[in-house]
Amino acid sequence: WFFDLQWEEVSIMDEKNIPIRTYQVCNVLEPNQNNWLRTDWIHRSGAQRVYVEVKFTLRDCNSLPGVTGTCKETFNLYYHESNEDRESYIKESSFIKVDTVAADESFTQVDVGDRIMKLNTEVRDVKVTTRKGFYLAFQDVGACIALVSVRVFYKTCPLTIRNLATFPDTVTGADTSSLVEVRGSCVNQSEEKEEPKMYCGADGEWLVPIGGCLCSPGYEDKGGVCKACSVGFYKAKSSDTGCSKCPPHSHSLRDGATVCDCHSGYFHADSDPPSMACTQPPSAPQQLISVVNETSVVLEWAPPRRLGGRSDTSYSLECLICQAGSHNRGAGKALPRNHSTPHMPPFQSYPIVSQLSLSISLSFPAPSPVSFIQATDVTRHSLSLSWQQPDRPNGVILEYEVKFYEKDQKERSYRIMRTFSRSVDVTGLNPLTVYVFHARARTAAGYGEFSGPFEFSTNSDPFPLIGDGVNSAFLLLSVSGVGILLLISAAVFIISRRRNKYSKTKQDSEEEKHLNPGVKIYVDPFTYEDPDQAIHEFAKEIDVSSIHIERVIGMGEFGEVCSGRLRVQGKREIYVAIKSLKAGYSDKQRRDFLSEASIMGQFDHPNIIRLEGVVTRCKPLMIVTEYMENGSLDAFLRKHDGQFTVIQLVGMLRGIASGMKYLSDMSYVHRDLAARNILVNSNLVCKVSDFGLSRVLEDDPEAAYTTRIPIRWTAPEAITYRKFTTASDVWSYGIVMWEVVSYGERPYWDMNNQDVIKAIEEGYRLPAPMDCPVVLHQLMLDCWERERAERPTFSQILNMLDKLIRNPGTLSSTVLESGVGSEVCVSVIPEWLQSIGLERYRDTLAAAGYTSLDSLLTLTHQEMDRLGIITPTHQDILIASVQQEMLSQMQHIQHTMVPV
Ligand code: ACK
Repeated sequence: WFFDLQWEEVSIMDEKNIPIRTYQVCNVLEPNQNNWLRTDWIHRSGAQRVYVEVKFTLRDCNSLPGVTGTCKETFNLYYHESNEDRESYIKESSFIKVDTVAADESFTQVDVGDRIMKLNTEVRDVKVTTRKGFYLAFQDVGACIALVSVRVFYKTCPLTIRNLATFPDTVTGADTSSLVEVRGSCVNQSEEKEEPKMYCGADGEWLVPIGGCLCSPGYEDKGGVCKACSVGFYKAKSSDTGCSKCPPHSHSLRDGATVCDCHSGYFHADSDPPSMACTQPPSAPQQLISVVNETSVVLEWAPPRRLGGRSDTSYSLECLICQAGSHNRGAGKALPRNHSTPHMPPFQSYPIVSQLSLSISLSFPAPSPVSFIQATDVTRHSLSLSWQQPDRPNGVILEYEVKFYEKDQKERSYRIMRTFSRSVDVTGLNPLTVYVFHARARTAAGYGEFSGPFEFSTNSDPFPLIGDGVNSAFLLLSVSGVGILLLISAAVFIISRRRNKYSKTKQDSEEEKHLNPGVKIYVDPFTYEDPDQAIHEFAKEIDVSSIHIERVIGMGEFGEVCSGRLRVQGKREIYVAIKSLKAGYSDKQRRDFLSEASIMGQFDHPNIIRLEGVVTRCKPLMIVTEYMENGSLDAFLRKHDGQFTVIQLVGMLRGIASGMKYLSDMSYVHRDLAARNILVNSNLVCKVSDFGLSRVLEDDPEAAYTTRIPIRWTAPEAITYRKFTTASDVWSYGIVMWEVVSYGERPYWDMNNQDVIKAIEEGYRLPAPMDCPVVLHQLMLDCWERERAERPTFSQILNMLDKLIRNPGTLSSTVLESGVGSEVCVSVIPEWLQSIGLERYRDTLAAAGYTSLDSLLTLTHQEMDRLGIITPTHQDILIASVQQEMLSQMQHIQHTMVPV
């Protein structure tokens, strides 16, 4: 401090009684005062505007006695900028005035001795930009002042972090309105999103933050600091989000992970976002179907069973053998399954991509061997053979080849026949000669293996006899048996009048029904001269555009069977099955194909497959029926072996019986009733289908013998003299019952057809399947009565099944449980009586000592008369049922075929 002689340095006590130094001047009595007090040089330290806070006391002129005019109550503040810190003399004129400072209104009273002093605080700011530092000066012009303190300072905006950018301690600008633009720098482990900027205001406040930074991958913002993601978490991008938990099937083992590693066995595709779960490769596509013609191959498949957690499955197709010797990639076409194949142009190349190395190799295996051949039409010089399609055709079968030779000749000389169908007439054979036949199928992949040998003998008889692979020995046996049979049947006829426990509804009463007014009768479409007339009478023509084919579900006799959707205007869209007639058909094939629709179209019953309509006006011809989700009954049962309750099985049988009753009421004879021709929908409703065989098996005695009798399902009279009636359908129904209860077992297992015919002829019948309720097996045996008039009608079968369903207790006794032979429990008798509807005689029989089935075998009519069982039908039922029961139990125990 430099001061002239007027200012003096004085010690006084502050308000806390601490001594302080002050500069004072008080020349109030003399005029024209000009007294200076100057500070030392002050370094401005980069400041551009400095603040000067002055604390002082100033005497009120009125409080000074005797002062007039000369007394002042202000002083002046000056400054002088200078680079020099030791200027000894500075001219008055070099100082620039900052302000005239007056005492403030608000002051603190300070009691200094006996004087009341008021401490004022005044702040002024000065722009100091031109030199390194400055001096301040106070000019007194005649006041009474004491300068208590002078504080000089400048303002900064303090170091701060905003939007993950650090802004340094910043000195404010030179002017009160100036803003200092400051660029921030990104904090550690962060990256600039947009240049971070802020403005430092004159008051030392940060203003208008712009831009900022984002934590780098692997780091997240924790209160303005980027912290590494912890174990099990990751962050893939610089973003303002936090770390995320590793997606399923992945992990991170270290802090700061930018991606998670897949668990072993799991993978990420390159294009997968890091947030996606690790996935597994899909399993192979399923149910590959190939349709090959000369110039193209159409492949269809169902998606893999296991997609590995992905939804972007793509398929890669590798063509291993396209043309001999060359690999030709992409010249095939691959369609997803829901394409309708017939409308696709051939040889269009589809991009086939794979990110997952999922591939299908298109090598074409040859068809599996034909599993069996049957001969159905035997004469002296010819044999009609037929066979089933191989189990695994592995493509479309283009042709069958039949090789045959005389058994004696071995394979030294053989003949080959080729056919497009699954049957062939072999002519020009020698009479009474055993021939050996092998068949094989050909697809685009070539020939499959030949079947094993099947031997059939030609006839010695000039008149044809029906048989299935019937050999000469058997034919001779049959002929010699006829005489005996005639005798037996005469006897059986007399007995059967008494034995038939079903009411005497005739099976062959079609003629009667024709005369019965009010009963709708089925019309054979083959009675129409013009087959198209029949089809349009019984079937609705569907516009092909309303059919949307979705996938192939099987091969029918005339071509593919597809599933799809049908939308008829004004009606709800429904799922349908579509049978089509493959191209290149003959007139006869067209007629046969459409005849099924003409027949089906006449029926309307919940257990008969419903015809939706036909497409005949454009090709391919189609028959559209309701869709049955569970497909055919035999395959369905095999798939669900043992999974249904007896009541559910009986429910299925009831449905079939109900459909068959309807057909028989309409005088329609099905002729091919078998579990494979029953379709099952999603509600387990069974419906009779396949009305295709009736034509082939027409009742024309002059017609050539058919080649296609389903021997195992057909009644003996239908096999031997083609007597197809509702009663022969009942026989087949009994076989269907057996198929159902045995969950799709093949009737007569692997016995060959000749043996089946022989066994049935000799009185053998299929035993009860495992866990089969006694009553059901009894019903089967009734359906297999040799005499067709003895078989129950469908109406009776239906009643019986309804009764069983109403009284499920009657189904609880299975053949095994009910015991065998003479040691049958007493308690079984009442139950058994109930199952045959004669429980009313329980006590009578028990009282007379009939406590086992064995003992009931001795019952005679006279004995029953004596016991009061007088109704003839009841007597008949008792005698017949005891015999049947005993036999079926023996059959079951031996688990083999036993004579009835
Ligand atoms: O046993 P599936 O699945 O049931 O295989 C055969 C195949 O077509 C050849 O006949 C199935 N099929 C036939 N008609 C229908 C239909 N209306 N609904 C569902 N599948 C059907 C049959």
